[in-house]
Amino acid sequence: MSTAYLSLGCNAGDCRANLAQAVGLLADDPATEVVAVSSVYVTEPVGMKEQPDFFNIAVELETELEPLELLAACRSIEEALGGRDGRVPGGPRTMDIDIILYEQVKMMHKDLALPHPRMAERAFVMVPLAEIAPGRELVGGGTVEQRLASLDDPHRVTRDGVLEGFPGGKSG
Ligand code: PH2
Ligand code: MG
Ligand code: MG
Repeated sequence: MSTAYLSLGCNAGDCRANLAQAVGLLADDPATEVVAVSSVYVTEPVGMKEQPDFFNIAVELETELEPLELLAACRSIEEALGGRDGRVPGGPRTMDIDIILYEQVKMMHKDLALPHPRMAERAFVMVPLAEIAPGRELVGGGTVEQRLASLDDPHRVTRDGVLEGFPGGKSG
C-alpha cells in the first residue's frame, strides 16, 4: 500500500455535497482507503479571478493503485460529478481532484507531475494539507507545517467547518 495526498476543489454546484460524494467514491474503491480528511476551506480563486470562491479540502489515502491508475480513478470521479461546468478552461468546476503527493515519487509524465509542481506556493493546498499531514517532509526541504509558515500567498483561505460524514483528522 502507498500513501497519497489529494487536493480536492469545487466552485460550481453544491460544493459541500460534491466534496462529500467525491470522498465517498474514493472510499468505495476497493483498492483505496481514505485515512484522513481535512476541514473544508472557502478559498479565493487563484488564477482566473472572475469566478466563485472555491471549497477546498485535502485527503490522505492508502492505495494499491499506482500513480497513473489513481489519476484515472480521480478523473472518473470528476466526470461522475459533472466534469467542467461549461468547459471554460480554468473556469468553474463541480469537482477537481489533484494528486499532490504519492509516497516519495517524483515523476514528470504528460498527464501527471509529482509532487504537484505548484502545491507549496498555494495556501488553498497547504492549509488543508497542514491539518492532516503537518510533519510530512517535502521535496525541496522542510515539513508541510514549516513550508506553510514561510508561505507568502495573499489569497484568502477561511476554515468553514468539517465535511459532513467525514470528521477531520486521522480516523485510523
Ligand atoms: N484550482 C485551480 C485554479 N485556482 N483556486 C482555488 N482557490 N482553489 C482551487 O482549487 C483552484 C484555484 C485549478 O485547478
Ligand atoms: Mg486543480
Ligand atoms: Mg486538476
